[in-house]
Amino acid sequence: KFEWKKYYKLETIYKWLDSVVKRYPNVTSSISAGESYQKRDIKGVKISYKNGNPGILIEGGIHAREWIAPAVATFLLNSLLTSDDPSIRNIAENFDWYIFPSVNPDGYVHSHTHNRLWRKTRKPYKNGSCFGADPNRNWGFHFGEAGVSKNPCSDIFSGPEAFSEIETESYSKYLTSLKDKIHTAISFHSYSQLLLVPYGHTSKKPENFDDLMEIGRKAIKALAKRYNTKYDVGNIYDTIYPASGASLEWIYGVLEIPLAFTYELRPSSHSSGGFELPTDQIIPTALETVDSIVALIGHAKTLG
Ligand code: 0X9
Ligand code: ZN
Repeated sequence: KFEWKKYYKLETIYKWLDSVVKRYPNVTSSISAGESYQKRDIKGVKISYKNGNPGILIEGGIHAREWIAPAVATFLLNSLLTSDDPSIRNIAENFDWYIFPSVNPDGYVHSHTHNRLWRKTRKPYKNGSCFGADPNRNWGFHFGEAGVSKNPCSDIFSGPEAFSEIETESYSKYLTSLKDKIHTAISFHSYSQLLLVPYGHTSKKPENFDDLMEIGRKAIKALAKRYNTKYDVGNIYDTIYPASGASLEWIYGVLEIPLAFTYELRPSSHSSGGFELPTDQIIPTALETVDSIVALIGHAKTLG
């Protein structure tokens, strides 16, 4: 049984995604953003209740150790299909959803089998003495400019060049094929309890910054309602740290998807668990995040 009371292995998540598509054949389909270095599928599910809906991308697990991210992405997928809540039905049925819970599958498996705190991909560098690039530093928008390392042993290794990792290369191609279909992209990370908007390479504000902030503030207000969980909202560069080459910024800057949000989910700090968020917080985290997405999407409709 898949019930969000623990963190699941990749294989369990992927089997569950297949079972969802079998159970809801009229409104879901299996999608793929390519293959990983170790030949695992980058598997997703598309939800579409009717033709002509605008699309929303949900990305989870680009960082392997942030286990709450795939958990929240799958919980959201389940809510969109099974919830009776009218506000959830409304966003489920009036948008197409492209949901990829684990876009770094090799890293996620490695974080289960070898090293709980693994972050990157698993391609060998330096003759196999170090592994992986940071898939959230590897994209071709201001690649290598800020908050990256050129050392392959670093956790923030950008890779030798943009899209050096097969995961980001093939996933970016898939996203290019969605360019005119989506207007909102959301990525789940952990931890810090932040809702982040572009940019990460500069403190300069993008053109629709005020809209992004207004939507973001509504979203964190809705998130806080259920359990009083406190989030901050702001641009990446000033709110968390300078960082360039992230997926959502390429989606925003190159694909020109106007609404791009990155959640740094629970907990707030290292001392409350860091990447190892206790399992009894999976469902509360997911519920409050779905609340905030209802608000975010509802509001994005009026501005986007
Ligand atoms: O460093 C990162 O990639 C993210 N923080 S994390 O602790 N989850 O690693 C921040 C990413 C900022 N988001 C974007 N640049 N879109
Ligand atoms: Zn992350």
